[in-house]
Amino acid sequence: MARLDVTELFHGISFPGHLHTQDSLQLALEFQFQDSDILIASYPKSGTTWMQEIVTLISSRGDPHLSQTVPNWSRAPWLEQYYRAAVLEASSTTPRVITTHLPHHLLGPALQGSRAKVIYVSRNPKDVVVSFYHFHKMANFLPEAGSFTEFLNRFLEGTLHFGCWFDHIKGWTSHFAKVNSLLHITYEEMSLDLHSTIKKVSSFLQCPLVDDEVNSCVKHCSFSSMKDNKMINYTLIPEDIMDHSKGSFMRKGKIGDWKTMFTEEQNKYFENVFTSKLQDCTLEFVWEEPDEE
Ligand code: PPS
Repeated sequence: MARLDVTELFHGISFPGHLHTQDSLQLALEFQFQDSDILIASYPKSGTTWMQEIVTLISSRGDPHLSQTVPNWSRAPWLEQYYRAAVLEASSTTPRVITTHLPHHLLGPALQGSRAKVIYVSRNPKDVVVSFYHFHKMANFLPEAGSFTEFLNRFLEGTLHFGCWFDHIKGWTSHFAKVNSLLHITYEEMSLDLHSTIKKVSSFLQCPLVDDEVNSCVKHCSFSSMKDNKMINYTLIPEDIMDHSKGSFMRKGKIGDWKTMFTEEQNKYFENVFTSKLQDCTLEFVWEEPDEE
């Protein structure tokens, strides 16, 4: 499937026609979750791949074999992408690990009544928009990025592919209290204390690890290990789909990279929109490495 120039509009949200069809999106909403499923939910560029890796390594008790031999989209397929059914059917692994970028208002009904374990991964939105901007330049299945100012406006309006970041985080986090098995992990938490985050995730997954196993997970999901792992760094994807000469998927892996892109004016505009859209939100965000504050 190429369909690089196709956009699928589904419930008012644009999705790349590459890997997404109306059918595959609709089937996601009708998905029958099993209680043993692990669902990783995120807005793009929030640390999805990192969490896929953490979950794989925890399930393998720190043994990197699976993560070094099977691509992340096969061991944790995206629910809404067209190949998902075939991947899950071909796999006998339990628990099933499934990934989604869908917002809660679309997927919530399918999850209702299920005891699937949901890990919601979020990242400070200034770093999300910068990472997404660079990704648009290399991913030929996404629209032209345009200038950073234009891109930022589209992000703040909620008109980029995969929808509105504000709706995404509000939707998933405001349902935490109502959904039993939901764990919220931030990119910044992973970045600042990977060891503790892995322990937290392993305990949530009821897969406690001994110290050596945790240390092995930490080692294999560090930025440098993942950058060199072909099963995660997307270098297996052909150039016409992802142009690796225009950037790398594992780009910088830092907190606060937005500072290299945002002008003062853009930052002010961002802060205004952010404050008005997240008025009642109690979430706290880490915007920079602590020693830079
Ligand atoms: S996607 O396309 O939605 O699946 O992208 P996603 O995986 O959510 O986000 C990609 C960004 O996560 C960074 N990343 C990491 N940072 C630090 N350490 C590790 N191990 C790691 N793994 C992935 C990746 O570099 C992208 O961020 P940027 O800021 O672009 O570098």
